[in-house]
Amino acid sequence: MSTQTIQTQPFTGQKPGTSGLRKKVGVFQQRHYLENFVQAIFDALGDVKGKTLALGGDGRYHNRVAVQTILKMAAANGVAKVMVGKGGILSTPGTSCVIRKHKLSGGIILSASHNPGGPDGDFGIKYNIDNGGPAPEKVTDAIFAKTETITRYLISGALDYDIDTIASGTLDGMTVEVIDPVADYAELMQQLFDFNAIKTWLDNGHRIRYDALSAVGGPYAIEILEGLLGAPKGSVVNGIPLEDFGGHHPDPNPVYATDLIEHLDAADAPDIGAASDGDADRNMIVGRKLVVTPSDSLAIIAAHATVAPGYKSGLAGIARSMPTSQAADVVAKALGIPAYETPTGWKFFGNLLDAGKATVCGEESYGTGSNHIREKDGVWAVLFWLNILAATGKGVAEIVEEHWAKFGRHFYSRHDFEGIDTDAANTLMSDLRGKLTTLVGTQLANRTVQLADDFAYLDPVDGSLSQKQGVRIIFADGSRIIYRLSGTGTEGATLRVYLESYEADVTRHATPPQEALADLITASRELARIAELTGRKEPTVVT
Ligand code: VG1
Ligand code: CO
Repeated sequence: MSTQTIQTQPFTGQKPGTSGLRKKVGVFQQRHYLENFVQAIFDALGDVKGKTLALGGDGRYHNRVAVQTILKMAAANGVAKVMVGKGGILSTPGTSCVIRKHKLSGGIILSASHNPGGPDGDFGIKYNIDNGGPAPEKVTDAIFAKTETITRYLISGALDYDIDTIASGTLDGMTVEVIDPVADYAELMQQLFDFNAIKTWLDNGHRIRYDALSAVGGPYAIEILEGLLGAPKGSVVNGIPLEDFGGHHPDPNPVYATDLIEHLDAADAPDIGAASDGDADRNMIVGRKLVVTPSDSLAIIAAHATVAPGYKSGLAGIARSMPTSQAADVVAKALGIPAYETPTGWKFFGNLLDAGKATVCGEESYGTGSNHIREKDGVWAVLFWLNILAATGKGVAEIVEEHWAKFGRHFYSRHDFEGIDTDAANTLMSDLRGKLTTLVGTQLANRTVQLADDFAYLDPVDGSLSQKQGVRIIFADGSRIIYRLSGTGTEGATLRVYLESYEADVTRHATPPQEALADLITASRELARIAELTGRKEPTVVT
């Protein structure tokens, strides 16, 4: 054993946000920075001796260096075994799957997810617990507390381990198993979806274009879509994970995945377009000349769930994050099952899924998933849509329009004001909070305010309370304006404004969302004094 004890001092600001710790690569490259956080994870977990962990990341810049450091630290801390994805590659859903299938104690995922990568981009690290899901707040709080008092970390002096050969070996007494990152995940997908039906649909000439944005979804999509389902080669584009994502911003939305949108607008467009993010837990579904809003995608998947073999006996419940549109609630009501509303961040779904209260979950930020793992899952969502298309014989747009006709349309948009001054953002939020009590009963955007609060969530399973999760202005007609500050950004603050209104009248369903929401948009800016406080008249990103 060549365990070394290295003296260190705390870094400020190692507090995990919505999904792990995210900082600029340069911050992570500081001496001891990553090591401190990793040791804090091990210390917060108590005794890691004898445990088995999963380890991998989205392949972004610094991924390979970090994998080597963490392997050596795991060995020095007495971890019995680490299952690491070949090349240090494991998607977030892939890691969740490995943890659950092999009954591991947990896993470390290296990703800043939808944030840009490369030497000047972002890096990130998150810990998942034994159910395969993101560490809940009590664990992330404990990790943060350890980062504030850390004085030393343990690391093996061993040489770098070969992570590019699928094999088992040892590193300073710890077993290292280098695994195929895709195999366990692909096997699970075959249990959930009707691969024969999808294969026949593809054999009949239907086409998909899956843009992996040069991120970690590529190997999964290639193996499953082109390999197992027989989609023609080239159906998956940008399928090789690159350290800088080939310059792509790996966030699957119409603003960043423009090339995909252009292909789906073209005369010879494929039947369905899809994209996933850096760590492949997000997804975007695109039909011909139509982008499916993530909130609608959740509702549509829920409404059609029984077409997929893994969900043929129906759903126990549907959960959505608070800012996600209420489209899924309408489906839950029609199905006679409970609807749950949680704070933003997948970690809040874990208890509902573990307790069997919810089967499918979703977030407006292009995240959908189910109880098959404990993370949102990009490739899963695409396969679900393919299964729906194959089972119904309908097109994406037809399915969406029929859904609106049956349940009504929830017009929805998110306006992001990125990189604003942190103090200005905090003032804006505290001013809004100060106004809440006086708002109820007043008129805004020609509507009556019915409820104005700061969302608090009482977890029905473990009784934990999470407060200050976003300011909600809810109108008598069900429309909503929601404000919250991002917990994943790395520059200044990002204000997210979420806008939603309901329209039952089918003759008005074709209205462009920005037009349908225009009065709410204006009201949202005036109420929060966005231009005055942030100096920004317009958002930087509209989805
Ligand atoms: C954002 C999204 C949230 C999502 C989170 C992680 O968080 O709003 O819905 O769960 O990113 O997604 P925030 O705090 O910036 O609004 V991922 O795919 O970047 O891990
Ligand atoms: Co992600």
